[in-house]
Amino acid sequence: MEPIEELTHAARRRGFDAHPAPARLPAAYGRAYLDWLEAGRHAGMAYLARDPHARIDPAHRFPWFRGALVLALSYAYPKPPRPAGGLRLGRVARYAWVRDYHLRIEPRLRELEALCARLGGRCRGYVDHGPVLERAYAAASGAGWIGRNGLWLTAAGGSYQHLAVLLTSWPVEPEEPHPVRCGRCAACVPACPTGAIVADGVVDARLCVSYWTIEHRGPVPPERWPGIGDRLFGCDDCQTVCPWNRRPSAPAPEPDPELAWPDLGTFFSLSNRAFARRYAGSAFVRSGRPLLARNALIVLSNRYPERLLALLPAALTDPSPLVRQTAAAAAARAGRSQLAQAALATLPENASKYVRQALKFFG
Ligand code: B12
Ligand code: SF4
Ligand code: SF4
Repeated sequence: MEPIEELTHAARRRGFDAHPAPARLPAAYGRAYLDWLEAGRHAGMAYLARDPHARIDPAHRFPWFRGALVLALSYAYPKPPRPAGGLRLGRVARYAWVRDYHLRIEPRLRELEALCARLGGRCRGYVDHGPVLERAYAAASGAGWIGRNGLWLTAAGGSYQHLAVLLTSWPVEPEEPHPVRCGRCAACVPACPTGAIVADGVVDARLCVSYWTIEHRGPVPPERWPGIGDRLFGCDDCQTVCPWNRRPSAPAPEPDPELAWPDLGTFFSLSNRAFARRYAGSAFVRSGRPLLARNALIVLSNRYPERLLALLPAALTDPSPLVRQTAAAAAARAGRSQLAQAALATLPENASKYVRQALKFFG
């Protein structure tokens, strides 16, 4: 058996769908990436603009790179029922209902890299954070296409699939390009709550709820609050409406109701360390308690103002300035501007500036 075939089988045994893709991406993908950066659509994710040419062509960094294996892992599991008790309000993106996918995928990539070495080649596996355009490689494999919502999807598996890419020193033979099967459907475009799908396959992160609720680490500008609605962590709206996501269902792992329906109260009652213990191994821990508390305040402010008022005293005295300044902004929005004014004394200068902006915006 050829080494690349052996690798493909090994990846499948580890639960992935494995699709070979060429090392050189079609030039249009590289241009699409540079245009996206040029337009500032990467928002505050400065790392994406660092050395974009190495990202477009990983052979810059890995001269031995000859062919890729795109690894897809489905996360189309059903939502578990809401547990009783607690303040279980706010939607969590599907991928976060189970153990963090980076923690699940990375050990498998290390095993595949070790197998490559035993087979006499070289490999480097990345999931999400590496300098690799994962969707572009997935599209170049010919196994699926990029939908209008920007997600890579297949006819059999829909778009609830994580991607990882194994760069290898062996040339591969990819399939023919897959036709784009969105057809006349454009359901994802109006389903996006914030108009973030600005062209076919192009998402402007500056407008995307997923960016503001997961990637953005500071306070969320007041003008972004309404679009977030009840989305606590990430957003799936452009996927839930997609007809290709109706059928697929992933078997394991079992989604954890405490992750799909977290008790917002825990974000305010637990210390950072206790939070990390309670949600150990989840995507929440990667973001940290203050970020989840920040998002919870925005969701409550948007949808459940009476519940917000009950949490405000704890939030306004939170050890994290991010939580205190968001709580002060939420107080301003709830018409409690005296509470917001009082909070100014507890905040550093830049955080006070944010609260004054919020007072003006919501006032
Ligand atoms: C930055 C990032 C984000 C940003 C920006 C999203 C975006 N659309 O670019 C934010 C924070 C908003 C985000 C959100 C989400 N993300 Co994200 N994200 C990434 C990351 C790290 C880089 C993506 C990137 O480079 N974007 C820049 C754009 C220009 O590139 P691109 O979208 O990959 O598009 C390429 C091709 O599709 C093609 N292309 C696109 N448009 C066009 C147009 C033309 C004309 C042509 C020719 C080509 C072309 O060329 C592009 C460049 O090569 C990747 C992991 C990785 N390393 O690739 C995960 C990744 C794309 N994200 C993923 C997921 C799951 C999500 C969310 C669903 C999470 C959630 N539930 O909240 C949302 C979905 C938002 C959406 N509709 O895209 C998955 C997608 C899996 C899949 N099946 O597609 C990835 C692959 C992570 C993973 N390993 O699983 N994400
Ligand atoms: S993830 Fe949400 S906000 Fe982002 S493009 Fe999709 S629907 Fe729009
Ligand atoms: S909702 Fe429709 S247009 Fe959007 S990705 Fe799915 S099939 Fe394509």
